[in-house]
Amino acid sequence: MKPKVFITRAVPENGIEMLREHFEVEVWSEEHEIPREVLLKKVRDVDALVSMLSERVDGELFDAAPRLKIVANYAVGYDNIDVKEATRRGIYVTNTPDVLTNATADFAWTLLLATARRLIEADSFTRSGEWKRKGIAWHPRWFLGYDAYGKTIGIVGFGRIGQAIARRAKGFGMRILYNSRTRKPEVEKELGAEFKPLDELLRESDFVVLAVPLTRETHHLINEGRLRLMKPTAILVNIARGKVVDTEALVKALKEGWIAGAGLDVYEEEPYYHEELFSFDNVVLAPHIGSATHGAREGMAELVARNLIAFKNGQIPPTLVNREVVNVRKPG
Ligand code: 8YV
Repeated sequence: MKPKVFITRAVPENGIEMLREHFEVEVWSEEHEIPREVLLKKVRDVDALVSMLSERVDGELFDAAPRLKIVANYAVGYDNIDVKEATRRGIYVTNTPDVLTNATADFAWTLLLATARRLIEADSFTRSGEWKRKGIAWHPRWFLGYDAYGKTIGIVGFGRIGQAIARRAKGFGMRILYNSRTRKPEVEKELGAEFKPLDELLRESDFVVLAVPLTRETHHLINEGRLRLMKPTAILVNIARGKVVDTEALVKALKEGWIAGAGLDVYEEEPYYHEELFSFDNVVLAPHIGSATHGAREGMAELVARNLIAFKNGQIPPTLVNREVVNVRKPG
């Protein structure tokens, strides 16, 4: 008998096909998220679970899944999973690093440039017929934005994605500042990036891009005090997690002009985010699509499958998050 895996969303078919060779696969294929009580029932007899950021994978779920041995999160972040509890119970946890790095870094830049150059406002001006109604071809003061080339970018969180954002900044002739838990001397040399304490980075940057994981330390890292440090001409970009920013404070900052704009892909509550953000022309909003390219999402599906198959074959999964779990239970 093949072991059972439950996949909580219809991830790309390539990963599902790989899994079918080794597992009995069930996929939640509805568009809406799986209700919690249904999920708790579905996991009753599964050996493996493929989870999404929108699901809490915690003690309650583990209690409901006595056979569960591995959780493969379809995301690089795993703040939805109680990893400590999983490890205690001998449950392996994997994520999907690398395969989405470039897509997410590209999207940080998409938000940065779209906000700086007011692309969404310009698009709706053109598309709505407003341009035609004005009856003039152009005006020297229309849609003035901010230069990116040659400016200073401050990247908060300098892991794979933060560094990929910095690599792109090099092509824009930018001064690159970064803040992270540990210094990265090799990348400093490669990219000419300068490590800065967070407050200094915020004071000096024209673009502040958040690329940190959500942890107790990064929750509301960007609060009122820190937003007040930013230049009034600076733009904040968040492709990390909504809870890294205090949204109330951000709304205040935008209302009172402490910063020039924001490009956001993530929110404190998804999808029920602050509608107050809708009222600002200088804010570009996306529905958490940083990794949404065909290539990245297929890469994630493949990596999820590779992790589960390796585990089933008694090997350490390639992108295991909780390495200590091997002391509690051997793979397989
Ligand atoms: C998710 C993300 O992959 O990987 C992450 O941590 O935030 C996203 O790219 C996506 O929302 C699917 O869960």
